Amino acid sequence: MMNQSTRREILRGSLALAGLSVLGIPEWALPALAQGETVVPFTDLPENVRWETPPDRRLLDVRTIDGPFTPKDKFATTQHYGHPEVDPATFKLKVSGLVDRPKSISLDELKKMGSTDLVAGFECSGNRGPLQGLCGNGRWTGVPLKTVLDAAGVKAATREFVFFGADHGEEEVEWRTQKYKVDYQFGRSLNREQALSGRPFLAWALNGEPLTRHQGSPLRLIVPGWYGVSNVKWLAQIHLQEETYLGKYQARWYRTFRGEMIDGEMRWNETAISHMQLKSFVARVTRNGSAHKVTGVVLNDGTPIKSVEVKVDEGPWQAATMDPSTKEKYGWKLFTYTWNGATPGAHTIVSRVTDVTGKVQPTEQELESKKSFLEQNSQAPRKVMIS
Ligand SMILES: Nc1nc2c(c(=O)[nH]1)N[C@H]1C(S)=C(S)[C@@H](COP(=O)(O)O)O[C@H]1N2
Ligand SMILES: [Mo]
Repeated sequence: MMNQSTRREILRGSLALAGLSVLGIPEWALPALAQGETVVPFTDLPENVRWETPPDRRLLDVRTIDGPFTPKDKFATTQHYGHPEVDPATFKLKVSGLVDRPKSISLDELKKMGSTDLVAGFECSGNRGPLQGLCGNGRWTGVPLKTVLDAAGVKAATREFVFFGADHGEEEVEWRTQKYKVDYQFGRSLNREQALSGRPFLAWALNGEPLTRHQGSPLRLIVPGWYGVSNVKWLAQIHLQEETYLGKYQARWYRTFRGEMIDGEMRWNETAISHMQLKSFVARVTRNGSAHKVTGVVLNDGTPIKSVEVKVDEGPWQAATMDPSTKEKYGWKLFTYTWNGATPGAHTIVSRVTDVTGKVQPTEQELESKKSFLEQNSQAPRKVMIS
């Protein structure tokens, strides 16, 4: 465990980076552990959790969140074909297809096209309880996708923007009764409206440092407010075309199988993984003397949040406090709740978030007609034992 002053420094550093003043932010609201504060163990944590599966996969232990931004060595990571090695010095981003000026752009040239920051919460569509470890929050540095597309000149016929990573691997693709073994690339796409909205971002740095290899060095796409899979790492090529892109990771793997009531009839469908569903979860419970505190996380597509509430056992929903250091539109939001009168014994704690449109985070029961496990945004009860 870090000592308190190191933690404070890191916290202060990340706040300064965010352009926020440390003055004016009440110390109590920050998520770092205070002097004398200890973590109350969850009793529903699975045994033998594999936080890291080197070199490809890492989960964030959400109990250790100690600031608005997730440090690079804690940032969750997952991908399909391992980590390709791309040399930033010789790297060129290709822009091809329906453009006036096909491009091959080096990292230095990209940086000269503009350099801005974007705070974006991050969540893999497969993230779910009880661990909720495939999430994080980053301050990305890069250039808006639209700047690069404008430089290439998007032709009027373009409807689809395909993003290919440098990574690929052997896949057996089934087509009706046939099977084909091929070397498949990782690819995702955005439609014209999404691609030219000004929101998608090409990032070369996270929290002020060049992307690490697992984060997609040297360049990745970030689609703020969308699930992790849209954020194509090791971005190698942007290809503009008229027809819809139906590659494996666009049209097949990242789908949700769900039923929807339409005019009183259940209609079964498969929907694409796109924007993040409204979610909150309890990240940790702490104790300081006889006082208990619940700290949690909100992730969504950037729609402003109206409230977060916490419920202990069968008690009433009670308002939680939003952390003032997490106010960015697309960033995750942290919240705290002071749990008064915690009695010794087993307890269940759950949170729910409501956005300004009146959308409420659903219960597990309300999500019943969503069959496949992606987009699991239901309220997630956690169990603790107070001694
Ligand atoms: N090139 C490439 N990009 C990718 C993937 C991949 O397999 N290849 N996986 C996606 C998925 S499913 C997720 S959740 C995020 C993970 O990003 P991270 O490792 O930075 O957390 O990357 C996305 N981008
Ligand atoms: Mo993912």
